[in-house]
Amino acid sequence: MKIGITCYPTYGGSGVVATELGIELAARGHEIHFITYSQPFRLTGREANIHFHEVAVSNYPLFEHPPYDLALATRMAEVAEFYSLDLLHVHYAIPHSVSALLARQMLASRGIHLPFITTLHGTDITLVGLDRSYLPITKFGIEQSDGVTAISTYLRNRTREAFNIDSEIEVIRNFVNCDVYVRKPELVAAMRHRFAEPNERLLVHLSNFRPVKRIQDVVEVFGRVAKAIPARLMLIGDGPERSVAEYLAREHDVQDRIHFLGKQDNVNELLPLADLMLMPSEMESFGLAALEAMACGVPTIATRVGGVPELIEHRHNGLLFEVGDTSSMSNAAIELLGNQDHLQSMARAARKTAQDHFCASRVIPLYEDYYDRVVKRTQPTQSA
Ligand code: GMT
Repeated sequence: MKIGITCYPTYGGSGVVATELGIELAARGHEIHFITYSQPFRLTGREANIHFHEVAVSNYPLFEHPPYDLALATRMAEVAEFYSLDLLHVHYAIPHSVSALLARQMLASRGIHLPFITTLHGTDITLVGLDRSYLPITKFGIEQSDGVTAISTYLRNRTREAFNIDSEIEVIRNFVNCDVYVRKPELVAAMRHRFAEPNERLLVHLSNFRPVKRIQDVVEVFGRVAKAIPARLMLIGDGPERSVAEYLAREHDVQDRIHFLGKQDNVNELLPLADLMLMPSEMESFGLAALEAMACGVPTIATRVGGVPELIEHRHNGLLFEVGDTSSMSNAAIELLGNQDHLQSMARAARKTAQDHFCASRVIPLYEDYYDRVVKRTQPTQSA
């Protein structure tokens, strides 16, 4: 198939999923066209079967806000026509589904058929889409899509309920490449000493440092853990809450025990170095960062929110707590990190969950099957 993909190409879960999806589809022989404002950060630009089309927004003194959505719609239509795309797949409803809708209409007026699928990732529904000013257009974009997928059952139900939408929403969960996200003992042996001494436990947090991630809880939990056992923390990512994390690290007197690594491209090499992941988010529609850690054999202490319980089973492959319950989280972390047998069996269970349910090899065929169904059911009828 020839598939156009649009997403937010910089750091963020939806962009990661969209890019990894494109890479996996290209490896399976599909022709992939990324239509985005910059090259998705996980692409090298050298992958076979992958093309990148930059959306340039021309500015004009009259525009206080350059019309990106229109530039995107125009580019979508151009690329779709030039490369005879079968389908557009947009990630994150706002504004991508509305741009795709415009592109579909522009092409239809010239007799060209271009169905589009919208994948909902979470904050497009739970935060942005529920802002009253965005709600009607988000609902319209979802309803007008030829197909809609959500990354968890939680998000599907939440979307239906919040937007009063009856139409079908297919649940296709986040996935991970289990061959890339895997613990390689030789790599761990070569790299771990850069971040922790052999007698120290290493914790990790990976996010875009937005308020919804509750970075303050990450630092607080780590502060308590570091007072009880020798430990260090890798903070991977960057965003508005990073300076809060730095301030709190000093408050808890653990600034020398935290590695502020910023944005990293090689998270698949860093995650396996850790013993435990912290994801105390206010909300996660799925929790891709936890899945990536689990595939690397790193269990997660997370919050019982959104779609997280669809990934983490309490006490089996990770631990779940109420939002803000940092005292229970730190006690559990201290106990788990002090019990090697328990930690190892949870690490094995985490890897097994990723392998059995969330590997790209299992999830990508679900997207392919969905694409086929959407293309078939939207095929214009040939008049005799
Ligand atoms: O978590 C974020 O703030 C980024 C956001 C995004 O859309 O880029 O992530 C959402 O999509 C991820 C990939 O599908 C999910 O794994 C995250 O759980 C989801 N984040 C939230 O729901 C807060």
